[in-house]
Amino acid sequence: MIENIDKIKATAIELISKALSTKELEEIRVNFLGKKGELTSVLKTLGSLSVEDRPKAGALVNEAKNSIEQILDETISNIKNKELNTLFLNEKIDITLPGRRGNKGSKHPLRKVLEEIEEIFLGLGFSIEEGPEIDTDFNTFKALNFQDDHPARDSQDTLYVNKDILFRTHTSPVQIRTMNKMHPEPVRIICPGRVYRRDAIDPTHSPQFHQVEGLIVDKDVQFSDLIGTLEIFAKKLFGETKKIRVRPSFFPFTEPSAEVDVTCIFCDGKGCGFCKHTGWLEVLGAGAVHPNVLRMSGYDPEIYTGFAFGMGLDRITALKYRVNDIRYFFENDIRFLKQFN
Ligand code: 2NL
Repeated sequence: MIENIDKIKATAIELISKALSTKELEEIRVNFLGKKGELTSVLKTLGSLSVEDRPKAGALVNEAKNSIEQILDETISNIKNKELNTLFLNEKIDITLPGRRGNKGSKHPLRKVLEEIEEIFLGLGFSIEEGPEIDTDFNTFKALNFQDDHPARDSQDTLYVNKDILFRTHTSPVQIRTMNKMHPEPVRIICPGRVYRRDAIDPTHSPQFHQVEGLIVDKDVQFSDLIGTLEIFAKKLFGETKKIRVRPSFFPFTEPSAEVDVTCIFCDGKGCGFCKHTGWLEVLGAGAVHPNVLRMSGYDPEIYTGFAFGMGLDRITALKYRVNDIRYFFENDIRFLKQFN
């Protein structure tokens, strides 16, 4: 029997040393120390021994039981530690690593310059008005004093939906709508937006481009207010050292009309190939609103005076960022767009 106890103990210790998981070790505990386990069965046979042998064998079984239990507990706690460590190692997060970066978009250059223009005019007391890109012949041409046979109304130049409905060729119809809504109250607005012309695409033309127009209608405003406003605008947009120059021109909707130039941004007025050695670049058209236009939109030209101006946003943006081809603005090539962060 004594030999048997030693053998059971040795087997148990060997199995424990080979076990790889806490689950296996719990099975070993049941098989050796459980109610129907091997040592328990030996304990049950103690009665068959002689009275002298019984205490010795009992002590041996207890000793084997205790040491198996102790080794089991130690091994279980070691394996539990190992299991936890692998778990921690696999789940380790290095919070010092940089995060994954998303692709950040950037503002389109036309949007950037438009926002700059809007900020300047908001600062001068203007508000911003927008309107539909498709409008009536009346709002686009008739109310702006275009004669019926004006060449701009030709279907060679303007995209018509039908006889009376067309793609706007300038944002002036928004100003007409605002005057019709506001009269006889004063107006001080800028109207940015997309406009359309039947043009072939080349470095300076596109069938779809952008305009920003401005309109002031009030009592006691004069041409010098317009020039002062445009001078402040040009200096804020192109730089404080810049000057403007005003030349006579003609538009059906203004009288008198003017072309407004700004000091050449390439040679600072000295004269270069870009400004054709004049020192000036044309950036705006402007004028006093024609009395017919005021009258048709509900303002008495004897009481109210109007001043208006218009500029091509694509051309202004091309100048500001020295882009030599406006087609870049419409191609949405990431390599171009990401330069305007
Ligand atoms: C240009 C010239 C201009 C206007 C636009 C306007 C609008 C109304 C009445 C009178 Cl409702 N005028 N707009 C006036 C003068 C010039 O634009 O070269 N644009 C790119």
